Amino acid sequence: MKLFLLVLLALVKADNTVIGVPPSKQELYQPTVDSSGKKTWHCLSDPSIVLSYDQINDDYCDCPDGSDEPGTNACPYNPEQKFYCENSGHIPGFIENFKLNDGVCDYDICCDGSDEYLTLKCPNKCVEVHQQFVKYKITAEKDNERALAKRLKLLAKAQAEKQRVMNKLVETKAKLEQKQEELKQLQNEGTVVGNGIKQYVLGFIKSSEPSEDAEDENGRREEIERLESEIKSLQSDISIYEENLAFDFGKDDIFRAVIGTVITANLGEYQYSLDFLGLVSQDSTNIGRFSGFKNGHLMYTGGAQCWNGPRRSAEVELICGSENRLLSVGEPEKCKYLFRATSPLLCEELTDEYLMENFKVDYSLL
Ligand code: MAN
Repeated sequence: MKLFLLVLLALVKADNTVIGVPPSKQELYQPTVDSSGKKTWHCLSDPSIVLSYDQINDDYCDCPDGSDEPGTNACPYNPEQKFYCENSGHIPGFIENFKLNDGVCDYDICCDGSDEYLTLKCPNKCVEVHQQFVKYKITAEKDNERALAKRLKLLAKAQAEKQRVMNKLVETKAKLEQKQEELKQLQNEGTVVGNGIKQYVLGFIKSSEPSEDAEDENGRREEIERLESEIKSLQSDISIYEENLAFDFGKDDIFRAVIGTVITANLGEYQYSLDFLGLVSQDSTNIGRFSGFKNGHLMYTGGAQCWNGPRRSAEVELICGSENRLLSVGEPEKCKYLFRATSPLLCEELTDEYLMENFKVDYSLL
């Protein structure tokens, strides 16, 4: 088997094309030729490790990053290092090296069967796979367009909501200024009274009606108190609006559109309810309140204490879909819940990578 591998790889390398390496990286695999005609090459991650050119794909791992074995499974698994399948007529794929020559046709990734270049168990099925892919792509794009249209509506709603808060802030600030001015004036009148001038004048005028003077003063005091409390409440409103505007509602503020939106689902033995920016619960148990985003996930913390464990917390991974819907929940660690939910909120244009990742070949049709 090994001899066959060496022969095969030597054939592949006749034009210095290295098996398992995409065309964009072939230039990294060009040999250095010295004056005696000897071909050498160095590990990509460590140029101080110089190898004879034949050591590439010789089924022995020489480089710490595995770069000398792009076409074999000789090196330890490295997610950065995958085998390139050309898939002519379809979309190129990259497959984990441990799946090479394992006798399994991984047509989802390598429709050309090139991952089984030694077992030769997998004839090229790229024509059939591509037909399936085109069908899948049309449906996926239609679904995505529907979801994107919904996202646009949510975006408009989110922006309107932001504008509403911004307007409120401007309005409230203007009102505050006006009330502060009114208060200042009233207090100034009070200063005159304090200086005794007005008191004298009032006393003189009011000598026939002494109670009216006291009434005026009481009224003025009440008015000051009323204004002061109004100012306090306006200042508190302003802080709320400012906090709201500084809050992270996600990219384009899109999550403003789901303030107060709650979705529920019966999953396993419990009914779960998710208020996007509020509480998540499991039946009547609080499993966390929204505390922000982490790696694109929504995080909820500070839920009910878990017996002999931490306070409950949750994480929600949103997948693009035209409806807000809870799909699944798991408890990877005790009282730490991981939800998957669909929503139009984070939908984007589909990329070939996304389509390739999510496309499943129907092997029964091959
Ligand atoms: C309840 C639920 C479970 C959790 C246990 C912990 O049964 O909240 O999800 O694992 O409590 O005791």
